[in-house]
Amino acid sequence: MFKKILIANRGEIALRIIRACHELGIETVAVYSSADELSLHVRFADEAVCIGPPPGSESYMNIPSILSAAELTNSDAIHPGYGFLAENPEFAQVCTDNDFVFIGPSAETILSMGEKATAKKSMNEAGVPVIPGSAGVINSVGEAQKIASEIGFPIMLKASAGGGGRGMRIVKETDQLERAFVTASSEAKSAFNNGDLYLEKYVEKSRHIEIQILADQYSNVIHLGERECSLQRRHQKLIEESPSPIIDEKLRQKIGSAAVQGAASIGYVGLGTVEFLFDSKSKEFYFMEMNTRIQVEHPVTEMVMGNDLVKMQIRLAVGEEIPSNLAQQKLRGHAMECRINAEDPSNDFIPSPAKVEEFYAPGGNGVRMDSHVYAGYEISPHYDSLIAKLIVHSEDRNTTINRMQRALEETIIEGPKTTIPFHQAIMQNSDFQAGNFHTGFLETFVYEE
Ligand code: MV4
Repeated sequence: MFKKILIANRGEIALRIIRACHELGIETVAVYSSADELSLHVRFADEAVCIGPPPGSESYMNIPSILSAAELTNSDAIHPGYGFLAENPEFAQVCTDNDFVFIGPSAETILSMGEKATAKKSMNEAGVPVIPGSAGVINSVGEAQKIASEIGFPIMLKASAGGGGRGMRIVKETDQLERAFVTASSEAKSAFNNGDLYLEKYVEKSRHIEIQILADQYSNVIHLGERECSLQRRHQKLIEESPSPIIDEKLRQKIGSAAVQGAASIGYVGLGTVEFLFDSKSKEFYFMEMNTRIQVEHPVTEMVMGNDLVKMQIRLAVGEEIPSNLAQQKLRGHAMECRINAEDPSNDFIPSPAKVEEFYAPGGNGVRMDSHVYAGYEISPHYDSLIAKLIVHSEDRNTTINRMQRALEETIIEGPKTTIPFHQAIMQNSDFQAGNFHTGFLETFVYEE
């Protein structure tokens, strides 16, 4: 086992990783920007190194500074968390080249899954269902026109270097295709320094279903069921749950097997998530993207599967085998996560960074709160607005929704505006309660204070 892990991240996920390390008897090194000196990840880690000024680009994404900190503290491994450098293949490679274990898959794997058109092609070749469309990157408007006329409109143009909803365009008819192609490509070029686009049939009223997978160095690959992530606003997930209210055991095994098969085909090692688009009408599912990091919403899987995914991720990085009982684990009950952001839901979710004057985390049976916030903590405008994840678990979905309402009710966060009242409104919505929603649900959900 590693003796010491450096956590190249901040906020709740840095704390989450520190907790896993300490339970495993591993020493921890926090890195922090000058804005985060008073953060709990700095306080809870065994050692802490300041790596730069507040902007993430100069601190949490500053590769030379992070490597110097790892060197200085004699760390064995580096955990990147999510965001920042978590899916940066150069960072993974530089860690390895400097004899630090990167806790994640190889740089090569990160790179191949980061190019979305390539990832889709690999999965198609592995027999994983993909959305009908171009076989890879499209090279000209003419080619796009030809494919679009074959599969029919509406279609979607997606940036190969994008992902997570960045650099996408719906095209409804042939007249709009040329313009959309040119502008989407130039936007992708300036945003990602790569103008490559691919094309696919637009699936209406879809749901976002993702499968948690684990793979060890001995060719064992397993899945731990799905997470339902359709409740997003502008591609930011707000509520996630496991299991999905629309997936039965048979479908779960079918999608899970597809994810396992896809990961195995590329020699994946580590923890990962395979995202699928689920067509509510036809009940077909299609590969969308693969994420090579630990995800924000991982706790809902932990609650229903009764395991610790961050510990598993560390064990896989050390080279341990997946324990044989893990794949046999039965799904237990229902878990849901509400992302509490310092944002104003009645004012277009504008960020509300402020000093937290009062803070009380809810508790009781089946309630978990992952947060780095405390009374007196100053929320910095430099980073994302996630301040807490409220995760609730019970025997079934209705009881979980009821328990979530109770937990939201007793959460006290004074100072910033938060998404708590928005979550309370969703919990009371009858379509949400019936499990009747799709990825467009929150865009049309009317919220009034
Ligand atoms: C789609 C789609 C419909 N048809 N692709 C958004 C995130 C990125 N991973 C892909 N996304 C979508 N791709 C086809 N062919 C609809 C979306 C989409 C979406 C997907 C998941 C969750 C929320 C979403 C919100 C809007 C659009």
